[in-house]
Amino acid sequence: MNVNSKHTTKMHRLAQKTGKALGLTLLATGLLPGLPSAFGQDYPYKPVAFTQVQLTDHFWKPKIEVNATVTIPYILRMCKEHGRIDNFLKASGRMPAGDKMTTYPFDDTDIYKLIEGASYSLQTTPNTLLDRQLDSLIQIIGQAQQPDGYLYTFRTAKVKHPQSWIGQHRWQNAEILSHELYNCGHLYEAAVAHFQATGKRTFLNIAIKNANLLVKDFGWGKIEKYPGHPVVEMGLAKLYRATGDKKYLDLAKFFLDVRGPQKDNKGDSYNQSNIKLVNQRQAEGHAVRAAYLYSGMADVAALTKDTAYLTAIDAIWDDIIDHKLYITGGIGATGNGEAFGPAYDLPNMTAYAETCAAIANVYFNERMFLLHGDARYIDVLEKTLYNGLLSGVSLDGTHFFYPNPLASLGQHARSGWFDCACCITNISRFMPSMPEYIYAQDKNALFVNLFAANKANFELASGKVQLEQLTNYPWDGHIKINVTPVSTNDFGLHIRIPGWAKGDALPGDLYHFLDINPHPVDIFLNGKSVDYKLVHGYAVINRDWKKGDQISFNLPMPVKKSWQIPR
Ligand code: FUB
Ligand code: ZN
Repeated sequence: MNVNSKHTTKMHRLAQKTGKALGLTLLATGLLPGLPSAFGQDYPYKPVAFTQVQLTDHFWKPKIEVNATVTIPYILRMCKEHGRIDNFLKASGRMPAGDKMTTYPFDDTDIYKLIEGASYSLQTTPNTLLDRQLDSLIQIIGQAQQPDGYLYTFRTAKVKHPQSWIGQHRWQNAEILSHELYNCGHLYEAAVAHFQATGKRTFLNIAIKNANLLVKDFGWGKIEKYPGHPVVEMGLAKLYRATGDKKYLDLAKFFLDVRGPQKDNKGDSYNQSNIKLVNQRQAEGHAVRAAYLYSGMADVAALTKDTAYLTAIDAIWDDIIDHKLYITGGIGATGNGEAFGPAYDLPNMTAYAETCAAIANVYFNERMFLLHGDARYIDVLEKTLYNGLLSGVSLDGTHFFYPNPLASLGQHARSGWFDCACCITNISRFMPSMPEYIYAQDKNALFVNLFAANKANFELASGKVQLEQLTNYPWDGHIKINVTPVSTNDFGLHIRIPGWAKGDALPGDLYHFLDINPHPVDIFLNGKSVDYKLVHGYAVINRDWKKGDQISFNLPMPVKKSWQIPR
């Protein structure tokens, strides 16, 4: 890892001093677009923060508003009613512990994901009441933290009947059911988001204290255990990017390196621990665990330039796309272990296709794009976003799917709450970050990955640019992009031409259109047809851009039948 430590410390101090200003440039993926090399290397392609993108569309904007105004307050109320906040009060001794906690030892993460989503939401929709509600939640969380940083209400609260998954002592069941490290991962993601949104270090300090405990306890020659449910790897990568402290990246890498069969534990494909990660080539086991793990591998690969992890996730991605992906972008076919099934085993009515797994699939594919700059990853991301992910929440914002079946005899309906509420809080944290997936950039090129009416501002190496998308997408495929160079004219515009517009139902071998009638997508510049090269799925237009330039094109959307390779 090529980190200039002097620079890092300086950036860290800057981050402390100018928390708010710097924080606002951070992203849901945890990257620093304006400061890509401040802490060393990272993804070769950079996401564009959702705060740089103002949606003006009639599809995503209303949904994100419903999430902000209905879903987030609703989840806060449900978390109160269902004991999630009491868990923290019991752990801090501010409430009698009583008989038992709520059902699952990962219930703490519902509060963390609520804070994460609310923090993203605050960045685009200021809300003083919500800001104060987060302050008091964070205070309650802080009071439940042990002096050495440990934070896990199910152990700290002295209930008469402790939940059996937690084990007798700290970290004992970390590789199986306790979710102690899973909770830490969501804590870090939420804390970084809250810092980004508000510039307040209250939650970040709680996360740092907890992460320092993990650094003290885990590592080679210390506790050599991996997280039963990944997410802490992504959380640590975000914490590393936010603080510049390399020990968090080292710990993320340790959690990947240590995963696999051990002397007294041969591992389990259920949680991807039966084979060393660098040797894994197939997607197996619990789908959310898997896709969070692959996302963490991508983060560590990008941050350390570790090619072994890259080789593994490249092969795993192929396996998913060729054998284990629903046409909706959903993953994890079977409820048995909430897991990937065998190749081609993708039943419709009994599809598990958990909402969390769809979200994880978006995270994974975004990271694969950021590594490779290829539009095929965005083809999968887009498919998942509009189908397997969005199906997880109703239009009214208060009803949710956990499994997302593809067929029904009327026996399926969304619910207002689940005892295991992971999908509910996950989708509410995802929604406000959606605009982050629309664009990406590298040094002097802009990538238009998704289509939605919006205005966005970019800072390239050569200067500033604005884009405005005018479109009714996804209801039709007519798209206009107004290009306004602000302080640079010299950059490439890379417009994704979706695979489905070129005759490919999805990347890979699994789905094919019955009627393949691809017609090249014509692109017009100021009304005149323009020649373009198709590079990695993008129409690339390089020119000396002028104010008032307009690109227009139509992505044909006839209804098409597709078939799946039979078993
Ligand atoms: O184990 C935590 C979460 O609960 C998982 O990600 C979901 O699949 C559900 O089991
Ligand atoms: Zn879930």
